[in-house]
Amino acid sequence: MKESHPVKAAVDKVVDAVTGDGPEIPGAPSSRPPAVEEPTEPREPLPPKPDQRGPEPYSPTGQPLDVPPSDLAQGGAYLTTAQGLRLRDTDHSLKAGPRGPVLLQDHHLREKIMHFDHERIPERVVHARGAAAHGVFKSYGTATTVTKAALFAKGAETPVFVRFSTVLGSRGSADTVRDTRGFATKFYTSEGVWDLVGNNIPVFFIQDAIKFPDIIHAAKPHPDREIPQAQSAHDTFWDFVSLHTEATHHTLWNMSDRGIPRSFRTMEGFGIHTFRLVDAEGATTLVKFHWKPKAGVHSLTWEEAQLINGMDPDFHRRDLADAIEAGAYPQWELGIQTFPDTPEQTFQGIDLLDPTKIVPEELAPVQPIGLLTLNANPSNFFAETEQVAFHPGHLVPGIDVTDDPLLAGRLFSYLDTQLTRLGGPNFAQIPINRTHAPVNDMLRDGMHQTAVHQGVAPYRPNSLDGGCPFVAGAQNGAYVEVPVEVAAAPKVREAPASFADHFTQPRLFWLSLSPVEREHVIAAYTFELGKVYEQAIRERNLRVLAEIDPHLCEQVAQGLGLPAPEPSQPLPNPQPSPALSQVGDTWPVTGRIVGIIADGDGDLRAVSALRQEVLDADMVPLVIAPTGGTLAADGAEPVTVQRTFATARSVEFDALLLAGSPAPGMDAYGARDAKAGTATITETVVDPRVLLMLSEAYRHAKPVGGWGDISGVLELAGVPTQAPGVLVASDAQAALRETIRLLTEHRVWNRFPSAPMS
Ligand code: HDE
Repeated sequence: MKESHPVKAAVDKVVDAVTGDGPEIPGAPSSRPPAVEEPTEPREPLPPKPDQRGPEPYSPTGQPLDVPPSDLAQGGAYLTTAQGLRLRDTDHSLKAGPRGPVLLQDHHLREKIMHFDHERIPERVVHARGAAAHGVFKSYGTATTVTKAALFAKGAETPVFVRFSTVLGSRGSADTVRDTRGFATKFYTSEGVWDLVGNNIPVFFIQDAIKFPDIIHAAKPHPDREIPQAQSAHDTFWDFVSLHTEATHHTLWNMSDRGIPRSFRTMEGFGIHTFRLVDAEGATTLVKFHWKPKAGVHSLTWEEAQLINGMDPDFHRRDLADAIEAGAYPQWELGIQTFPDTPEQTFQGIDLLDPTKIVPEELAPVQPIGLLTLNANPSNFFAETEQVAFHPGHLVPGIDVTDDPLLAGRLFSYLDTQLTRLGGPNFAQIPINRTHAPVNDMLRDGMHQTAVHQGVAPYRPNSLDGGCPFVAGAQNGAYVEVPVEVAAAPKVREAPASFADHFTQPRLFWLSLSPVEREHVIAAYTFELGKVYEQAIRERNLRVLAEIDPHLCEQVAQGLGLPAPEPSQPLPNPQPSPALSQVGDTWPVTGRIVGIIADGDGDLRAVSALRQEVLDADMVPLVIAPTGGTLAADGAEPVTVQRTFATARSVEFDALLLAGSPAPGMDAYGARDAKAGTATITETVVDPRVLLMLSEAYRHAKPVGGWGDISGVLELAGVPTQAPGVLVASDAQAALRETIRLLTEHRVWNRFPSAPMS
């Protein structure tokens, strides 16, 4: 980790960049600022930016390479062909005279265009849209009581690569859609690669892998028009989930705030399935894996999510990369819930093999076993984020699987997708996928083979290669499957009886949410079902909601203008699990973004001091002003502007503080910037874009306010000065203190009005 005030360092870079000669703001495209004139002096390629790195250099057979990572990148100052031949010109095809026909013999043209034509590979069939980062996992040693896996030894540090994703959208789709998020971690352990391929929601739509094509076909865009992109608000999704009611639990989580995370950094992660850990003596324990974000679990509001998809469709991807570049490294604790490995594989009546069920943390606490820190951005998206190949079957000694039928299908399936996407069976040799453990696999040849195997006997037993490779025993690190008893049973296509309960746990989740979170769920169902064309499908979904809760069902039915059906059976009364709510706790404010709205007429000394204090609190201050450049006032240090009224939108900020009452900017009229609305500059005293920002932030339950004489501005913005989380402080320091306190709770939750519960 970098030393103190990582965010301050990043923001200082912002200031330096805008004021002239310092380094770049997070997100600068290159490690060196470009000159205006085209460089002509030959030079070696620039290094990656300091926040970036590629995969550690390992050979295709898992042996450390004593070369700098740059040896895997392009080298030399001169343009060459793929064969290393230096070229004199890449701007013109070889022609018979300047106006003549292009010659077939132009090998450079042929190679350049041929390669370009093949730059794309198939996107992932699910989880196509993603962003990733390198990091390290440091073990606390607390899991050694249940697993012998070397990565869980006390103090062990394991390099990792983590890819976050949405499920439904294409590679270029927007980040803040309502969807499940993937949370896939590749641990490069000393015993081979372990992949924990999880999601940000602890349950899944289906109980059996054979239904995966069905749910995905239903959720993806309609096959005729290929709309809508990256969302579930359409007929085929709701058609399927209302007929296949084991999807109810996952669907309810998607309709909750979990479906629209604020950031990848503020998501939980779950392995979902129950796994089986094995200790050094061979004793086994059933476990569920949980990732707990140090920054807390936070979500967007639905309107924010929609606005962001337009304003910045790369919002989550940018947030992750900027945070790492700023040195504000995202962290999660890995934890396990442990259960005795009994023949029934149930815990307090909950079937541990059913991936539509959780075990409430109040029944089985999550025990922390290590800390994940993401500390480097990839240096090449395609080579790393796109080519990384996860597989739940990448296991290490001490971690085994259970008979969860969904997991079983995944163990079989993931290799297929790698074959199609990565062009053959040697995808494990792609640098980002290379293990950090020596490989002697007897697998040979195939497309894109990059190992140069030696010897003549890739078979066993052999004598010609001296008998090598030899099989290991458990004592020298072999993976030995747990010899679980398999009960005699008839061969059937059936689910166990316990899988038939589809509604108790959705009700448990619903009852565990706070009133405001329930309002969001009601709004999400009403929105999504409101987008469904067929009334029969809406009605059928209301029947499902009736099995969860009458209030939920009635409210959604009202919104749809339909009668609310009765449940088909008396509703169960599960014990709520407070751990499932995102509201009611406090969290660090590190990395939160505070917008400071100012103009040249405000108190710039106070603005400068406030900026500094925001930095000191490890948050990011962004000054928003009528135009770019700097704000200057007599005798005060100029204040650098990071956003203008034209470029800013409230959704970027976690809190807004107002320094004065900015007069309309020179572009504050609708024809130039529609956000300014219909007022003319002479009619209004405050820039209408400022009023829009304030009213939006207020509506999204963010801390808003400032100090001094700002009540008039707040009133103009429709922000009641007495409302919770609206600050009219005596000075900037007091305003900031209160802002920080409010931000620890993430939002001013009691600002959201809730309907009375029936
Ligand atoms: Fe996946 N899943 N999945 N999945 N999954 C893929 O693999 C599949 C499931 C998950 O960032 C694919 O490389 C089947 C559950 C994540 O690269 C594919 C079934 C969970 C990622 C595939 C499931 C997941 C994938 C597509 C039902 C949560 C992204 C591209 C049996 C525990 C990994 C690829 C990344 C990716 C198949 C169900 C999580 C097609 C058949 C349950 C996070 O192989």
